[in-house]
Amino acid sequence: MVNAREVLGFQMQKSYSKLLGIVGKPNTGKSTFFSAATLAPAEIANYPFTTIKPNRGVGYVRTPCVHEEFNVKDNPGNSLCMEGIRLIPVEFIDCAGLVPGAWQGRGLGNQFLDEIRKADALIHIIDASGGTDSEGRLCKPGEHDPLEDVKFLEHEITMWMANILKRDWPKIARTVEAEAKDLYSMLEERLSGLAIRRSHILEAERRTGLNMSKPTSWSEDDFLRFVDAVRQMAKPMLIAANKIDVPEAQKNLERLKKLNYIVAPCCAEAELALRRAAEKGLIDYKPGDCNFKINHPEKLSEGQLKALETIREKILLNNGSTGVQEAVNTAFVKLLNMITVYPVEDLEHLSDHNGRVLPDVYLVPYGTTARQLAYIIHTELGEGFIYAVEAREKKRVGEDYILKDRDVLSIVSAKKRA
Ligand SMILES: Nc1nc2c(ncn2[C@@H]2O[C@H](COP(=O)(O)OP(=O)(O)OP(=O)(O)O)[C@@H](O)[C@H]2O)c(=O)[nH]1
Ligand SMILES: [Mg+2]
Repeated sequence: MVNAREVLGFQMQKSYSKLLGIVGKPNTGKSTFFSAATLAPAEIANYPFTTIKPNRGVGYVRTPCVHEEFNVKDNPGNSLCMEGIRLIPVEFIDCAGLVPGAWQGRGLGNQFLDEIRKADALIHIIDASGGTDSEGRLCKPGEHDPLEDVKFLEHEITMWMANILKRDWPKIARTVEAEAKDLYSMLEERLSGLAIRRSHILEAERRTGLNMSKPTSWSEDDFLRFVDAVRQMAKPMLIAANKIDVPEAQKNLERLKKLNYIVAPCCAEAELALRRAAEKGLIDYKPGDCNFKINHPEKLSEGQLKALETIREKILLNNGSTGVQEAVNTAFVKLLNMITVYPVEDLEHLSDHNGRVLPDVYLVPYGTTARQLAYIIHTELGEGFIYAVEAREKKRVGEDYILKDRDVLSIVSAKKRA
């Protein structure tokens, strides 16, 4: 039998181009969210690739598959298709809880901050019930204001970045003004290990209006404003308002929605319970579904049945889903502007050279061109790119064609993979 790890392993490496960090103070439900999001659907649960390292895992972006529209039966390779839903593997990191002062090394501060270096986007898990204080200790629900947690996390990450830069800042500023090098390149070099790119630096310049050729004239406040803007660009963040099953969460949820963030209400505990039940075949449930079907009521205790019905009534019917999958999808679609594209070789059968129908789906940033996609698939395909054919209209497109979400595309190249 084919091992899913072997089949998916190579391909999945490539869809891991983005890393999602699960962050927040202690005890908000980060690990619960992470476990739920990375628990493999039943079909592949036996394969041991959900955990890369203890706190690294593979979760999924959920999208309606194109196979129904094209009226074909698919045979996915780099992803899964369950009843018309494509699940595309993406990588997560569950970060250690962060406490105030972490940037100065308090708590597990340094460890946490080191973990988010490579993250491309962050899901900030907030205890919306206000039942944990600023250090994550339990308190009465409603007692702590979760809005404070948003400010605190922003501050910690900004100060951490500022601290990394601060040591070299006077030297960087002087070098720029001696016209030896431009500030963009210096910052790009210094911050590359933090997944910070030139585009982030350029946008921070635009937002702050600071003079990039006179950095010695920046005040301490200017410097922090700049770093804060870089943070917002390089580590875009959404709020997962967790523990919405606790009644006190409702009021806070409305208040959180007034902040300048995308807010995804969720109940990580419910998602974990549903995925575990689905893994055992007790219920039919796909990550992100708005409902579930109980398969074997006789195998469930009265308590389990009651718990499942409570999740259905209190969470799924009220919120539309548990919110966990929604948060993950939103991170990819709205924070990272990713779209899905399906490359095929044989346009008539929508298959690859092995006859697999709609084998792969790639998550790429909006703005990716046909040729860039070819390069993402493999270098030779990009180098030898001649043209591509878009499957819906059967239209030929050139290298500069900007891919649309759900495009199915066949790339014609002068070079084949060696
Ligand atoms: N009511 C409720 N409790 C939850 C939910 N999600 C998590 N919890 C509980 O919150 C507590 C902390 O959960 P964890 O997932 O360990 O939290 P964490 O943020 O990873 O904590 P640290 O690793 O210590 O930073 C546990 O008791 C969970 O059962 C939820 O959706 N609702
Ligand atoms: Mg944890």
